[in-house]
Amino acid sequence: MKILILGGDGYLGWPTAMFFSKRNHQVIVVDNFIKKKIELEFGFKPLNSQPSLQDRVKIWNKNNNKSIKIRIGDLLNHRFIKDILKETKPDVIVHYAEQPSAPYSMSNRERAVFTQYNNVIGNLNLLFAIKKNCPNSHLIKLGTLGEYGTPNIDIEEGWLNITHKGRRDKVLFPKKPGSFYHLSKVHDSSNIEFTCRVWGLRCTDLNQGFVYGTSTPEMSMDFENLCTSFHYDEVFGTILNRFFTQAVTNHPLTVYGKGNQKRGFLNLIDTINCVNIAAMNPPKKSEFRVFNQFTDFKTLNQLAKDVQSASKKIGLKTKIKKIKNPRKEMEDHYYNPKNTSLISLGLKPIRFNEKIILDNLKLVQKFKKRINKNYFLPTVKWEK
Ligand code: USQ
Repeated sequence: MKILILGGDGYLGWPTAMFFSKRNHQVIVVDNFIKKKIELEFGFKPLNSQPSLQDRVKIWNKNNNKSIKIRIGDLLNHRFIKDILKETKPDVIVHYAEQPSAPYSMSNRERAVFTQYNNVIGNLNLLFAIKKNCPNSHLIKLGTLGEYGTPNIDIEEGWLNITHKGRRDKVLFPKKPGSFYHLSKVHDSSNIEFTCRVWGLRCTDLNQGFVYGTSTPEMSMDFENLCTSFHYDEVFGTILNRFFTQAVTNHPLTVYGKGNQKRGFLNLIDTINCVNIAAMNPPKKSEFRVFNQFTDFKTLNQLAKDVQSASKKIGLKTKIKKIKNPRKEMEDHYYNPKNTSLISLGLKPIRFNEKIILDNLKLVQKFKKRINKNYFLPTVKWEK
């Protein structure tokens, strides 16, 4: 298949590009390096120093006899994305190209506005470009499990059958997200559902939990040159990736608030497996399909305890510290999200167990000298 990966320089995008290329699909990565700009804005560096996208692609293509192609540009520029779709007519478009950080979106007005403008308008431009140039392409859009928030009922996969005053209907699941970033994905989902219904597009919206993990089989072929950008700062670092770096530097694991918050999550390798499963099983024309993409869910306290107890096996004396929650989120709540769709299509989840934690800790340990402990305490507050 011809697969376009929007956001192909990112934590998820780059390993996804290698995965599909390795399996002989034609891969084109698109990026505007906005994440690199935000890194510079905050002065945050990822754990490992990574060759440029252009160099990584050269190395990958040369060593594997492949031909990933690169296009640099911005989805906010409608002509740019329209021209790419007109020229390439992809079978699948994987759309990761959004500002991905909740804390960034909550740090000030400009960044909240940027997040929603960038994500919502970029996605709209893409939808118009698909309609005009390749209406049969399958759009695989990265949404977030955080779109739902923490409702007091089971979280279904995107849709909800309701009975109201004796009448029945199927509606989009009610959303109560927790940041301007998460909200941007809700707006995207509504726009995509509308264009499936009205224009007949086909889309899979992946409502994904937070991702953890340092490596994938393609990366480990030449980790130094092919690694992805692993973040552990408060803006881009997700909780487990932060816990791994905290544990190896003997910094207490920073649990926000009571730690009873429950969250769904998955390994980086499973993210890519899920995208692959979606790509191999496209939805029908006009179908807006939602998969809840996570493999486990736990409380933050349990996650911290799991990392603490695994780290003891390699001689680390990890402590856990509850700190005042910088976010506004429920800390005691019901949580029961469903994730049967991907499993029924064949996903074999990587279990979050001691071995996987140790694999991650050991890899992070190799970069211990580069870890900056100043990145650990959160400064962005939801209520200022
Ligand atoms: N948290 C801590 N300690 C930390 C960092 C975070 O207790 O040091 C807590 C947060 O308060 C939150 C939970 O851990 O309750 C998850 O936070 P996170 O920073 O790992 O993830 P989040 O901000 O929710 O966003 C991440 C990705 C985002 C993706 C989302 C999926 O950055 O792109 O959409 O995970 S989900 O978590 O389902 O919303």
